[in-house]
Amino acid sequence: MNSRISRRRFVAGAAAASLLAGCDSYPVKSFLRAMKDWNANFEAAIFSPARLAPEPPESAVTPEAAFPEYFISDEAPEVPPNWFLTVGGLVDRPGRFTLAQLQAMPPIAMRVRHHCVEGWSAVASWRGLRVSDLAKVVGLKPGVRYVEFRSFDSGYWSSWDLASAMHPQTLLAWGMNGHPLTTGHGAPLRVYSAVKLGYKMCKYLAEVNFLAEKTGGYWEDQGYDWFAGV
Ligand SMILES: Nc1nc2c(c(=O)[nH]1)N[C@H]1C(S)=C(S)[C@@H](COP(=O)(O)O)O[C@H]1N2
Ligand SMILES: [Mo]
Repeated sequence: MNSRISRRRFVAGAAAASLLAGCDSYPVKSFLRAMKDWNANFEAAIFSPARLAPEPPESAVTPEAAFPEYFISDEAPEVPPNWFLTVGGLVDRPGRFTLAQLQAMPPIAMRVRHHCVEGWSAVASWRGLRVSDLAKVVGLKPGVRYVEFRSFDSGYWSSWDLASAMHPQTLLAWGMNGHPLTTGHGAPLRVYSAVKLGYKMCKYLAEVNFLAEKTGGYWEDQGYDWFAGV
C-alpha cells in the first residue's frame, strides 16, 4: 500500500483555504490578522511548559506502512553528503554538529500521536535529543524568544515560541520505532514534539537558529496557525 499522500492534494487544500481567506478589503484583513495574533498570544498564555502530554500505549503504534509520509519536494530528499546541523542565532557557541555528535547527547525516547491538519493522525516511537539539551550546549543569549528550524527540503522551515521548543517532549529525532529515520520520515534528523501539529515538525533538518523575532514558516505564511499547539 502506498501511504504517501499526494503533495498536490495538500497544495490544493491550502489553495482552497487561502481562497476562502482571500478577503481583499483592508479592514477585514487587519481584523483577521489581529484575531490571529490574539489567538496566538492566548494559546501561548495557556500553554504550560512543564505539563507532559500523555504517551499513547505501545499497542497504539501505527504499522509503519500505514504511517503517511509528507514532504513538499517531489521526491523524498536524499541526505546531502557530509550532512551536518548548523546551530546559530543569539547563542554563545554557534557551531556545526555531525549526526554522531548529536547522537552522543542524552537520548530520549517518546511515543507521540502525530496530528496532521489534512485529517490523519498516527503514532510512532521517536528517539533523539531534546532541543533544550542542544540549547544548553550552545548557550542561549538573553533576548532569545523564538527557535527557527530550517530544512534542506525545498527550503521548508518553521519558527516556534521558545517555551514549546524547550518543552521536554520536543526532540531533534534521529530514530523511529527502533531504527534510523528513513528518507520518507525526514532523515537524517527532524523535529518531533508532543505539543505541536505536524507541519511545525520540520523534517530534513539543516539549521536550528535561536532568535529574537519570529520568522513565520512555510505553511504558516500561507495562512496556517503559527502557534499550532496540540
Ligand atoms: N522539511 C519538511 N518538513 C515537514 C514537511 C515537509 O514537507 N518538509 N511536512 C510537514 C507536515 S505537513 C507533516 S504532517 C509532517 C509529516 O511527517 P511524516 O512524513 O513523518 O509523517 O512533516 C512536517 N514536516
Ligand atoms: Mo501535515
